[in-house]
Amino acid sequence: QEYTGVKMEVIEWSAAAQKALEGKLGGRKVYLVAATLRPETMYGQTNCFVGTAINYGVFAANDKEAYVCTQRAARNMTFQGIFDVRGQVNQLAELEGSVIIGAKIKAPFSVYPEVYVLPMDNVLPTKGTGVVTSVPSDSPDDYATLMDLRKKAEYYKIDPAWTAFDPVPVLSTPAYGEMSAPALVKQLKIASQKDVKQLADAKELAYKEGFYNGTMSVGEFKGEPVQEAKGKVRTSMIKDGVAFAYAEPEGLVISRSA
Ligand code: ZZB
Repeated sequence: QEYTGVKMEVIEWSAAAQKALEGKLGGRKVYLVAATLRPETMYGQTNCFVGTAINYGVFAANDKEAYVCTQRAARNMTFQGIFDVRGQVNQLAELEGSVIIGAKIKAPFSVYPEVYVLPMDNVLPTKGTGVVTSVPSDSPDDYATLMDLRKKAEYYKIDPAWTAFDPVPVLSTPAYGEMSAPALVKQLKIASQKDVKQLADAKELAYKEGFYNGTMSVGEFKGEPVQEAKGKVRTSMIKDGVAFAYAEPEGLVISRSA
C-alpha cells in the first residue's frame, strides 16, 4: 500500500500529554502522522482520529521534528528515508491514545487550518500509522463517527467544541452528489460507527465512485477529475513539506500483526 503520510503539527496538547512529554522532545516540533489513500480529500479534513487504547510513540525524525505514530509504522519508516538515521528508531516518549484526544493540530490543505484529535473505535493499530485524518464528506467511517461523537460527547469524554467543524464538499460524483459519505450513510441506513459491515460496503462504494467518476469541487485542481487530481495534490503536499510517501508492504503488515 502506498500511503501519503500527512504531517499534522501539534499546536496544543492536553495537560496529561504535556506532562508525559516534558523534557523529552529536545526542542522538536511534534506532528501526528496520518496515513491516507485519499490525498485529494485533504481539503475536507475536520479532525483527526486515534484509538484511545492504542499505544503511540513519539519518534525523532531528525533534530527538528518528531512524529507520533505506532511502533510498527516507525519501524517501517526508518527504512524509507523518512528518519535521518536509516534502520534506527529513536523513540523519545510514549503516549496512550486517550491522552492525545483533545490536542489541537494543524490540518494541512484543509479549509479548516486547525482542528482537534478525537476518538474512533475502529482505528486499527496494525494498519497505516494508527492515526487517521478525518474527512466526513467522503469517508463513511469518519462521518458516522463524527455524528456519534456529536450525539454522545459526554460518553466519549470530549468537549463538544472539538466536533464543531462541519463536513465540506471536496468532490462531486454523479451517484452521490457533493458529499458521498452522508449520502451513503443514509442510503445504507448506517446508525453509528458500530455498523462495521455496512460501513465497509459504503467505503467500497465511495472509493469507486469517487475515483472513477469524481470531479474536484475545491482547491488548486477544482474542476479536474479526481483520477488526475489525486497525484497532483499529493505532489503538492510533499513539495510543501506537509506530507511524505509512506509505503506498507502487504506481506510485512500481515506477518507483523500475526
Ligand atoms: C482520509 C480519507 C478520506 C480516507 C476519504 C478514506 C476516504 P483501506 O482502503 O481500507 O486501506 N485508515 C488509515 N489507517 C487506518 C487505521 N489504522 N485504522 C482505520 N482506518 C485507517 O483504507 C485506507 C483509509 O482508511 C485511509 O484513507 C484512512 O482514511 C483510513 F474520503 O484517509 B482515509 C471511502 C474512503 N474515503
